[in-house]
Amino acid sequence: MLYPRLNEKRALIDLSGIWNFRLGIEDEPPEEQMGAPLSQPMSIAVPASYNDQYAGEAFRDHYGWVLYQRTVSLPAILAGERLVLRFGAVTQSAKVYLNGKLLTTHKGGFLPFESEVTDILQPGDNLLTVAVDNRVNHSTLPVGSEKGGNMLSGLIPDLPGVTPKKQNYPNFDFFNYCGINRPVKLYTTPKSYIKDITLVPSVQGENADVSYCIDTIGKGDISLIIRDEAGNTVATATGAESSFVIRNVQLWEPLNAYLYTAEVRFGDDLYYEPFGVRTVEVRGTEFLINGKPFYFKGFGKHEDAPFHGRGLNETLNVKDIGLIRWIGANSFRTSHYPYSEEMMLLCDREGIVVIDETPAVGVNLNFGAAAGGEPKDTYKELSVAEHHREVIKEMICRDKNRACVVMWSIANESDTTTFPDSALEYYKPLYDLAHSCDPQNRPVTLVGVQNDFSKDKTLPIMDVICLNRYYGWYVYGGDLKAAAQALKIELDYWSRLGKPLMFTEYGADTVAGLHTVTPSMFSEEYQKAFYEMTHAVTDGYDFFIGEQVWNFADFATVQGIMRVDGNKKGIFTRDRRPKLAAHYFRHRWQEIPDFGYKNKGN
Ligand code: GCB
Repeated sequence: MLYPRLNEKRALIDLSGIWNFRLGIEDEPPEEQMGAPLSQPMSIAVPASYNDQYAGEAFRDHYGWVLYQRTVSLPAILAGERLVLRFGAVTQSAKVYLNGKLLTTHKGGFLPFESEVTDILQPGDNLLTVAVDNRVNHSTLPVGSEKGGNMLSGLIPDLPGVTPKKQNYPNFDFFNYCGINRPVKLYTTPKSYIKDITLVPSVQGENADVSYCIDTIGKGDISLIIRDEAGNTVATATGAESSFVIRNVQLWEPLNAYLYTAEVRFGDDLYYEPFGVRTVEVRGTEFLINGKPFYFKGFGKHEDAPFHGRGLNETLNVKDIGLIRWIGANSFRTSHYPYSEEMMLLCDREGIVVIDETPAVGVNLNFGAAAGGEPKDTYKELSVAEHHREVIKEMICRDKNRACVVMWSIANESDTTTFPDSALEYYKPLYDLAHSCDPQNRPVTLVGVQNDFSKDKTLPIMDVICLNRYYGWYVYGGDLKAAAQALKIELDYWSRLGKPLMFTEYGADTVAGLHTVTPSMFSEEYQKAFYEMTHAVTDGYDFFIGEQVWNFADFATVQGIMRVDGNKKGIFTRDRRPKLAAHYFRHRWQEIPDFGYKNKGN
């Protein structure tokens, strides 16, 4: 799906701003009300999560539906154009009504959707109503617990005479920020238009051979002009499916991005698609970018900020990329959902390497409040398989041309060991699907939870073994010597597999400003000692190809006894101040090259 862009042939109207808003109830609002202006509406900013925009539990802990509304009028100069209404992301699911009629529905809170409205928008004002449901349960991704109790709180007791409030029970460790989280845009195309563009670069010596496919609707001739960053034409092509050569290609490199632009014309339509040329390959125990062994230095992140919640915050995105460079990192994972298209485009420009993750988090009924009693076969109890396929397809379709994306993560911390055969049966087809959807055939992974790894049949089939490990925190917390021993035992185990392995999470909750002479849990000194211990072990393994710390910054979670004002494993605080460990990492990572750190024979 193409990102909406303004150009000589396409108009673009951003519908961001203050919308009318009303908190709804658990049940879906009746369809016949969708054509009427909201009575006594509140003001709400779009894009942003609604939860933190007003005080009170009614907002923060809202459960069920809310309504967003505004009028949209079509400038007469756009008459005759094809019109499309596009949502960057509405969390968790949406029903969109135009002038009271259902236009479209979308399940899943982190990927874009759009609808043609050419014959539906009337001259003058049109009433746009978006009903948004924030409920998470056994059929959504991320997964919500259905028994009551979130993953941090334990089960809610069921006592006669007590009526616990109706709320979401996220089976995941981040606040369920909801609403119209990404921009809403109206854009035009000519009647015959470019629907999608796929670019697949490969490198032959000094040159790039780029095969492409232009998906169009209607009639017209297709032509491409490829320009370099200075605007010089470096290649041309014609036809819907072919290839072109860029001579003396300038490669997209980590932290040293170079982007070409494909100027695609079809009949009267035009689209400029930026793209980088780089190769990605897993060979033996190495992860190669442009043929060189890459070492991941970076973070698991969140889209999370005061006031905006999970809403698009481009200032914060720029700030975070700046801090990633400051600290000497080169990469992050979009834990635990696909991030905004704006962030992905920024990473393409800035040369930040990204592991792109689906919203499949919490696919595990044997931890947190979901756990207890007999072990459950997660894959028999949840009904997420079809939706999981959809989010893999939608994410890869959206991000397939992004040079920054070097690997797909199809899920975070699923249960792969309680019923190992069920897990394999569930994930093998999804692994194959991700490969078959990606024209660039990037590596595919599933991020593994701390578990009895010797039982796991699913992680070993992945292209890269990605582990979230908390030796020295949840396991052997406060005993870093034992933690180091346990970590070594596990890495010895995985080293026999002959695949590259990296940490996609490891970390310790740390209260900024809490200092102890003798490192103890929650202090800044302990966080640093935790990382020193881990690196003393991981640096000894050649097949260990990356360290992504949990987390870039402190972030909001649901309330629970394990969290004081959110998750505090950030290397930066929520307002982006460095903890002690930030300086430690800055020192360490500036010494570790992006390429060749674990070169064999060192
Ligand atoms: C994990 C999860 C992450 C949590 C983290 C923690 O394994 O993947 O979402 O926030 O642990 O801090 O417990």
